[in-house]
Amino acid sequence: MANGDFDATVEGIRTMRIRGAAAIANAAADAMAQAAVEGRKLEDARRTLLATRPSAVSLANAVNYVFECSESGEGPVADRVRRSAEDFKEYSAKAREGVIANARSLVVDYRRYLTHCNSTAVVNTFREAHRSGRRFEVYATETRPWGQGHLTVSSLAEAGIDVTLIVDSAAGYILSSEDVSAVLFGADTVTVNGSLVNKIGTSGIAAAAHSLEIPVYVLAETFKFAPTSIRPTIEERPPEEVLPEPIHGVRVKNPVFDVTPPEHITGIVTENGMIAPNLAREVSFRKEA
Ligand code: RUB
Repeated sequence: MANGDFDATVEGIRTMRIRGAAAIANAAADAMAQAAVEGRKLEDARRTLLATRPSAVSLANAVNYVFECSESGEGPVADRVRRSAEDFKEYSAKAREGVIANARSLVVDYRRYLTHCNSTAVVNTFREAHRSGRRFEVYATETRPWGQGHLTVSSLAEAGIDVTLIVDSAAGYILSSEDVSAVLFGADTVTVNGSLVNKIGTSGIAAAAHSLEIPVYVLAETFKFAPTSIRPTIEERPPEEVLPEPIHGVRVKNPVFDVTPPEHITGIVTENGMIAPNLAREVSFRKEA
């Protein structure tokens, strides 16, 4: 997978052609291998990649893992980097499967669930539960401004799941009026204190669910856990994503992630099982190079 062009992969991540925490981590691992093949300085490649989607520690963990592997071992550096990128991707695929296996039991017959944005872990958990015969409903938010919820509803509908699209601002009302049993979120980052960094709007939905005593579950492979940071960087994206035609005299602010406190999270499902958020520091990504 090391063939191809480093700049094209970086651009794909930056412009969100490749998006979602797991997908960008895998693409960034590949980009390191592409950089090595192209004879670029790996430290520069690492810095460039880290700046593409700064809120996702998954990407940083992947890039740092590959970088550290490149610093020692046998054979030409490009081979070592390619091997460690493949190694990371294999680990990440297994971790995803583990999360889905552990989260499946959260989805039971004749219940309603709500999700936000487009998380592969969440979508595949719903699909897996449906495949094993469970029948349930899902409410999915549109996810302004980029509209990732449209991807979610398409995937769920294609799998035959009963799915309803709502606007983001309807989430609180739906939680209180539609007898929703649980909220499932993906994660860009889980900080050491058990906070969740995920798509903008997540924290408001979690607060509403908490006040209604509706459980909130986060599905996060261990490579989405931040080793040290409790102060995540919140990515801001271009104003045109919100307002394609500028309005004279109007500024646009477009933060695309927010931080949900551990008090509003019932459990975090990893490939190693479900943990309470206050145990997040125990599961920081520690894949040995
Ligand atoms: C995507 C997003 C997803 C997480 C988890 O944001 O917030 O919930 O990345 O995704 P964006 P996954 O669209 O800005 O990348 O479970 O697929 O890793």
